[in-house]
Amino acid sequence: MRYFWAAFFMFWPIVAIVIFTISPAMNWWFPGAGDPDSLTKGQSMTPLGVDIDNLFYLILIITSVVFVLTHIALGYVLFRGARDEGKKALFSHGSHALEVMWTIVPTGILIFISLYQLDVWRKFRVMSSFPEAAVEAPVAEVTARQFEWRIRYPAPGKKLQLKPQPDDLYTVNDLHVPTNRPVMIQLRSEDVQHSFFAPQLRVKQDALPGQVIPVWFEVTQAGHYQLTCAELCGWGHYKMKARIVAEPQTQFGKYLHDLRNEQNDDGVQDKKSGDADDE
Ligand SMILES: [Cu+2]
Repeated sequence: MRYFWAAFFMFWPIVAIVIFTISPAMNWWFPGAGDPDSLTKGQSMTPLGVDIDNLFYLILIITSVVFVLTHIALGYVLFRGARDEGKKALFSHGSHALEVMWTIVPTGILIFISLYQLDVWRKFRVMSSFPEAAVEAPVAEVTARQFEWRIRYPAPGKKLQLKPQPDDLYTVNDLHVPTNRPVMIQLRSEDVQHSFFAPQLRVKQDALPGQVIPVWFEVTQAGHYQLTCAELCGWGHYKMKARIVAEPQTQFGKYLHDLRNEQNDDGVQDKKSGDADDE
């Protein structure tokens, strides 16, 4: 029993290292592409998401090293105490030098992290750093409401306006975007605070009533990605599950055309004549 606490504190760093090592293989890692067996599991589907993941890894490395070293030190001290049974413990009033050291070192690490992440933050959140092409033609307006995502696209060939236009196209819980180019959406909320969260794309942004918040991302691989609400917004919060469909530009264009035909179809007119006033 004398060695129990020494063994106890040495045990956890070993558990941590084992878990770190097997996690990616067990799919306990970051959310990635839809197929859990694919090579891209745990991998961000946006280039900026890769940068964000790298920030996580940096912090993970720093905290892991500190965690393992402090536990080894603690285990060693406890081991010494257990081994030298008859020895009297040293009574200390603390060490000024040590206090200064473990204040300055973490401060330095935190300042380093806060400066190091600035560039990723700028790309993600500062509008003047957004890719120009994305800012010029927002793909859609996404309005969160209790409890769904309402999507408004401009008519094919037109630009999204701040105010709804008569020929705008609408869907719910199904956001289509073209792949391999930066796209921007205008995020709004109709009622309470929601959060636009696409885990595989590493995009998370609060939606605030009364504000139009631009969000940009670039999906590098066609596919279906999750869109959920990451802000507890009411009893039906769990229902705000939607999908983001990333598809090549031509397919995206076709999707908008089909959506327009579907929306303009009154069920009476001949489909062909309804489509005749194409611009
Ligand atoms: Cu919500």
